[in-house]
Amino acid sequence: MVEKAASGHPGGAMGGADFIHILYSEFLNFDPDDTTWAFRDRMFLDPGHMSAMLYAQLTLCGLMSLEDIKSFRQWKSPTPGHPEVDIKRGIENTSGPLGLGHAFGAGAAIAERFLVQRFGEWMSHYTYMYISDGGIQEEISQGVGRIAGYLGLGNIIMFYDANDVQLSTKVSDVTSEDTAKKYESWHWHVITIDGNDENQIRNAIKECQSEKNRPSLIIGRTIMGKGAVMEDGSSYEGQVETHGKPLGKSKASYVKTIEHLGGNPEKPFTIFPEVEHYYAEVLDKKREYVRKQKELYQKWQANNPDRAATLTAYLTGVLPKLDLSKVTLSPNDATRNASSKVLAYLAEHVGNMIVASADLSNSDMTDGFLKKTTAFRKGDFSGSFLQAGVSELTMAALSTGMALHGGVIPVCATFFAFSDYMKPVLRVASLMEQPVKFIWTHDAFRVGEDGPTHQPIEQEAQLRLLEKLNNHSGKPSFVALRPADSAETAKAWELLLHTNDRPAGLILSRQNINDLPALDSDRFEESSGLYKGAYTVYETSDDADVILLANGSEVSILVDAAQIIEHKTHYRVRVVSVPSEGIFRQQPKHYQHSILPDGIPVFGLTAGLPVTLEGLIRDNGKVFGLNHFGYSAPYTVLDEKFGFTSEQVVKEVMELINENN
Ligand SMILES: Cc1ncc(C[n+]2csc(CCOP(=O)(O)OP(=O)(O)O)c2C)c(N)n1
Ligand SMILES: [Mg+2]
Repeated sequence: MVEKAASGHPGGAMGGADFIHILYSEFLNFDPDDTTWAFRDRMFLDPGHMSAMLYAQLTLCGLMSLEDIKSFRQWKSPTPGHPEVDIKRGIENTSGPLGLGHAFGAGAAIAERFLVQRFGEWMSHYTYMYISDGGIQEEISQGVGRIAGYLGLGNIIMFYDANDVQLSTKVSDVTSEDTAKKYESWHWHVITIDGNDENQIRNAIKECQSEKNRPSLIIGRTIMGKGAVMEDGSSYEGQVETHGKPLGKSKASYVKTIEHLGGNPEKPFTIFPEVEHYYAEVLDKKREYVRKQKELYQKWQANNPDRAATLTAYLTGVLPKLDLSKVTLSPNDATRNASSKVLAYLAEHVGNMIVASADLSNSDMTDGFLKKTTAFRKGDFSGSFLQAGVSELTMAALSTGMALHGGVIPVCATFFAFSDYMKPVLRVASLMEQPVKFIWTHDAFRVGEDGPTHQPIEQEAQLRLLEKLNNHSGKPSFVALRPADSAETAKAWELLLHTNDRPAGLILSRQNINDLPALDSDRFEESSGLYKGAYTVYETSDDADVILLANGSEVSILVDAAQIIEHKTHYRVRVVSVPSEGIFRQQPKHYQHSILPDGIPVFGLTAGLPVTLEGLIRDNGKVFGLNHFGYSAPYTVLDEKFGFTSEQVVKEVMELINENN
């Protein structure tokens, strides 16, 4: 594969093949005829560069074809350089950025325990993870190791391909840690084996399967580039060079290596008849196992019709009837508090929502949800809350893994400034089109006294870049909503709940925000405009002279400014709330023009970088934003100093009107 593509990573794949073959042929339960079967074992690959190993294995299992692997790494082939989630072909996750794959696996394992506790052990399955030296070194493994150990996730069996070689050095050149002790200290069950010895692999997996209360780590001492030889037949195993170079381009001999391994270099894409026969038997055994499991499921369904209907709804993503207009919101509240009230309602109405917070639940206000449930504890998943501890990246990845597992609705929260710690997951969750829900509070410099480290400035612009980046289904890969008041926050939650084809997030305020006046009579109803990304929240005439636009807490400043301008001058003002430019850009052109008609100057106000709104402003408009880090001071002082007052906005807008006259 690697040789034909003239690029790729042969060494790790060759060393890990023994484990992966034993796992797939003797242990991993899946339905060869329906890879979407909800109760299958999961296998999460962490080192995506070992894709050739996975693709070869899936080909043996009949889930990929020889044609597929002949087109390894080619345009639109199902065998990209690093695997991309493809459940139909048995690929549970996208991998490539090291560390994420095993974290997704741990998230899936949590989702499994959550569902099993509600519906019974009959539906339990194992979650296998495959990690390499790179993933073990990535910081995220600290979070995964700690949380999986703390929760006693006995359904996890992780194989560590310890081949002592990484991309540019030997492992011993960068670490002297005792990995076994590290995981043991997190309360993992750890065994070390020869990872190329099939009996040791077999026995290790069996031993781990019987360990119910702790996650298991099998440290497999493997040989990088196992079987690689040079032209003269001498070994070329254990070489850094085989990490990312086709053998033919390294000091090894491709032809001699294939011959040495018992293959025919003339016909490299061949499955030997005895192997084909063996795997046909393997797959038949799996079919038989699955048939029995499906019978069990049917029996359970017949005996438990109500719970079965609930489980089906969970697995198919059908929400119960919800009416967020029933949530009692307080007047002029912070949007994080409005979100908290919605979460309390959801805790009572949505049985499969799992909310996580990275040690901020009483500040990001996810405790609205927590107060109605309990946090997960070792072996106890009866509650629906994950106290992730201070680990934003891990938490985001666990939530994404829960989404990949299916059957649950993952939500996770932290301060907006610390969304930076989640960025690698946001990107891959967007690429994988997973409906994870993110809550980010403390959305602007108005966090005040905590100072510039806690005051997000550029974060919204970063997030909006993902709105501009299409996923492989051709849609904006992320939905980011910054609601303007409590009513719009409840609406934003409604949209979030219905966004099941990609990740989405809410950006919420710490400080109180004045409720926007209803244009007509019902502000909650009117905030449905959020579904179009941008909509008019204030106007006294449909013939505006100037349009003011913003999102979040800046909108209410604009409404105040608009009223002052209309009071003092003959100019008519429209105020537009833009919770999501990305969604607005998806609307028909005539709608976009109806909100922002040509010719009328537009003034944008943002507590972020001006670029956050510049895409909505034409030559005759301007954006007032921040182009510097914040400072530590009470937020009312910062409002004055930075010019985020209605008086300052009036001044800016009058200047704009005069420039245009
Ligand atoms: C987050 C991240 N950083 C860096 C890389 C680039 N990279 C790919 S593989 C690798 C290390 C490979 O070592 P190991 O995981 O032991 O794989 P092996 O060489 O044994 O195949 C690195 C640094 C990456 N894929 N992801
Ligand atoms: Mg390695």
